[in-house]
Amino acid sequence: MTVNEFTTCLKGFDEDNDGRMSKDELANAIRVSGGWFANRKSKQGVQSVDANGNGFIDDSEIKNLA
Ligand SMILES: [Ca+2]
Ligand SMILES: [Ca+2]
Repeated sequence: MTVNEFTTCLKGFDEDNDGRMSKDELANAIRVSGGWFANRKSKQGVQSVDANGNGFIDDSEIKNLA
């Protein structure tokens, strides 16, 4: 799975449909998707991926997951 494919996949987990991925939504996506990077990033990794600390994972920050 490429980063772009993963980003598209994440959009499906935008549970409140606000167009942004919150930390909770990302954590949920990781839990459901399992394999792709669950073994690379812990919950603490999810926290650190929010580089600007606004509580949402922007597209540019998603790329940092790869
Ligand atoms: Ca959302
Ligand atoms: Ca952010």
